Amino acid sequence: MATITEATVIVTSPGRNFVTLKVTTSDGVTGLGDATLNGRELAVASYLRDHLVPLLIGRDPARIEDMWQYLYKGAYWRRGPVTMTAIAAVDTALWDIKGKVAGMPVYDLLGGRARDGAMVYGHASGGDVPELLDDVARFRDLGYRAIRAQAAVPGSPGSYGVRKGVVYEPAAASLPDEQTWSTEDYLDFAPRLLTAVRERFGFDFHLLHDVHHRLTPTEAGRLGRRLEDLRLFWMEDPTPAELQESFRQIRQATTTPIAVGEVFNSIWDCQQLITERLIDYIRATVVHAGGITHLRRIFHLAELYQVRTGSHGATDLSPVSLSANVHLDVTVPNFGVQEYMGHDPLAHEVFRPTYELRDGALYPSDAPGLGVELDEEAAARFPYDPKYLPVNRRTDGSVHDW
Ligand code: KDG
Ligand code: MG
Repeated sequence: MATITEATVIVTSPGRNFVTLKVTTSDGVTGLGDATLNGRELAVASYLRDHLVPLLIGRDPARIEDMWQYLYKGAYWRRGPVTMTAIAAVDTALWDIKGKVAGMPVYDLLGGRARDGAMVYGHASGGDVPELLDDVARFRDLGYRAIRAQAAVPGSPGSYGVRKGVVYEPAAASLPDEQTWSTEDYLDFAPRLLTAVRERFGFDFHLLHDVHHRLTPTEAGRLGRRLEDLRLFWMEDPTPAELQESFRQIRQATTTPIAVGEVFNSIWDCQQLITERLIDYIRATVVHAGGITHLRRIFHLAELYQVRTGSHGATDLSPVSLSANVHLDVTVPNFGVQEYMGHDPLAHEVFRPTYELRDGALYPSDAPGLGVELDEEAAARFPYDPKYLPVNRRTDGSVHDW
């Protein structure tokens, strides 16, 4: 029996911060797992280095489910983004190893492909509506079949989702950027923005929009109703999701499909949302929801209730994590869409993924495991660079959801 002989945590910042776990076995096989938690990276790095790595040494890397249960139940303190991201990293690395040992891509270990590629949505954005429309045109020319549209809300500098560089990157500065939020301005602007997109480009592509947790259920229901004729693919994160039953009110108010889950870290965060069919898409990911093992469980539960998948895939999810998600995406019957923001080219000096973007879809390669290499020498050239996500303040100065 092979055993785990080494596990190292690699913190690197090629354009942005990433935390990666590398597990090595006595047969010399290595596996990678993403452990990046945006703005709280070192908490997960420490959880891994100080608490999980000592538990891994000498254990059988083939026993993935047992390892998951051991780390989850063995912690006593269950769930939470730090714990579940750390468990995810171990789980992902073990699937990578299992694939390499078997000589199979991870999707084959998961039962094989139900589709060749995973349709992705791209992120169109602009400082105003004309700029956003130009960006939507660009994504259409690139062959995207699903496009998310965000633009700066007039009067709210630093609006969510507006790209400044090559890719959208909200984490910045050594202290959180404090932004201004007006629900009234947003509710006035969002329908005008999305109507302009449909008026210019019609309906032959999927249109998505992210509310980013900022409305009350009443406001979200009203917005969803106003957007119905625009036939959105989804309205994302309409309200903070700690209170799962609040989605019932949105559901009753509108037929605009609802997506939620990028901040979820376990099946318990979405059990009621799924089993009461309060949402249409579950957006949990491999990296923050306990790895391939746990996300697969969430997706299978969702399948029973006709809820489809739409995993988070922002820049802070590393190519390791994105690859793991795409391997799972292509196997599940209830796949919906995969978010794909892409990465700063610097990230690819460290991470060498083998998935391919073609015709608006990501195709995993048939390389054994997850098909991603990490260049440790390159990683060492990009030291950790502390950054925070922004904080939102209402016009009266009080803190709002970001
Ligand atoms: O780290 C936070 C980002 O990943 C998040 O703000 C991006 O909402 C997001 C999305 O839908 O990609
Ligand atoms: Mg989002």
